[in-house]
Amino acid sequence: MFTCTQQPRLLAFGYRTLVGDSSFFLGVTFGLLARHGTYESDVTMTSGPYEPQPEDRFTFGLWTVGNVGRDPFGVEVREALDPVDIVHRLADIGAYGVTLHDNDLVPADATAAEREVLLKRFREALDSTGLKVPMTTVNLFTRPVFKEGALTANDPDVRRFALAKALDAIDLGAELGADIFVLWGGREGTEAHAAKPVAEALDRYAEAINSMTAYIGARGYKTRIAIEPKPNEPRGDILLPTVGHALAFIESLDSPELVGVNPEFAHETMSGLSFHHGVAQALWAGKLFHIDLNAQRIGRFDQDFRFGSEEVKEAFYLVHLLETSGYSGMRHFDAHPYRTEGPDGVWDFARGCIRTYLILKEKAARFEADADIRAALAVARVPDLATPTTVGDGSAEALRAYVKTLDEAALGRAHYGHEQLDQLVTELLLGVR
Ligand code: GCO
Ligand code: MN
Ligand code: MN
Repeated sequence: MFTCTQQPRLLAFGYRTLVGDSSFFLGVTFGLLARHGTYESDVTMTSGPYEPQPEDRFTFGLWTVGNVGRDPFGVEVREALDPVDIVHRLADIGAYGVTLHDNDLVPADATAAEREVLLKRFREALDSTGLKVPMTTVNLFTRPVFKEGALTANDPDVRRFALAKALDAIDLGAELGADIFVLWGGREGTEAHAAKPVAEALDRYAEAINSMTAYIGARGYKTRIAIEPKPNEPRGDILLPTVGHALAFIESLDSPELVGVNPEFAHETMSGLSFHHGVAQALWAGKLFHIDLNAQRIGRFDQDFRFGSEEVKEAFYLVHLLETSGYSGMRHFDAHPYRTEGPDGVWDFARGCIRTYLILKEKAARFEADADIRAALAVARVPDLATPTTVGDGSAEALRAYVKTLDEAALGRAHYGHEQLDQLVTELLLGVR
């Protein structure tokens, strides 16, 4: 337990830890922030340090807090929640918005009249709470018709069925004001690899997305499509398995400017990759349209845990990246409460996702402000990465002439202080800086 003999910053942490009420220490914390004086606009906290504000852009899928706890080995353990109740509960915990699959709100067999009633109720809940629907998506994975694939099924009629369903879902999103349409191809893949030549399947995938962007253009929608990569589950292997595969694929499309990615923490981690590296490259390519936040350990099944509950350091680098890169999109949680939880645990889960993000956001601000970390970054030569490699007029001759003046052995003797830098980050995250 922290004591009052610690330095001031630590004291604020200690009290918050003890009483669990961040707003109580608002004054203390702001005093400390002011003293450290380095909180810039993208990392400023406008209220209690861990109280979400609308500008934080936290969103949850209806299917996340509404998850009933089914898994491959067990049946439901929680009652299904009414989407209208979910909207009110999300508003209570400070979320900015709610997202949905077409059939999370409107059952596939609903009549047009039933659809209108459901939408009207849902819209009333949105209007009374101020919650937005920034993203919608389409379920192309639950029903038996999609067991061999949807947009890349071998049977052209299944593909046509899937594409028409996607176009209907794009309409639904536009009706609800969503400007992002996520496309997660959970069933686009194989177990018996002989059955799915990848190149032809990718041709069909591109054809489907080209049809969607043409439709979006014809309807005059503002919608942009975000492809969500995943390596496996539910298929043995899924097409477009990583952020990198998706980024390359997008460049082959008819309207690449309308298509980006929706990377998910769990999915890149399942592939053994660094999530924040994938996200950084998506940002670099101007393609981070949306993001799915949750937690996952490498080598496990698709865990979908509460954000930050595993791989905390990776989660920290991700939050630091989002908060310092100018990313203005949603912070969307695509995670599930543990199956052990009842109705209250679901909201402990949702508040935990938000709270951990905000704690890591504060850590990111401390990282930027910390003089020792800044010094260690200089030892690591981080600022020099911004210096162009080419010299003089940029020619090969100028480069060769310059290199002749260098002392390779001296360059080889340099050291970079990474042990100290990483220890500082570790101590920051462990709460002793
Ligand atoms: C998963 C996926 C889904 C998608 C969702 C949006 O692993 O099940 O992450 O949750 O994100 O279907 O299309
Ligand atoms: Mn997932
Ligand atoms: Mn997801």
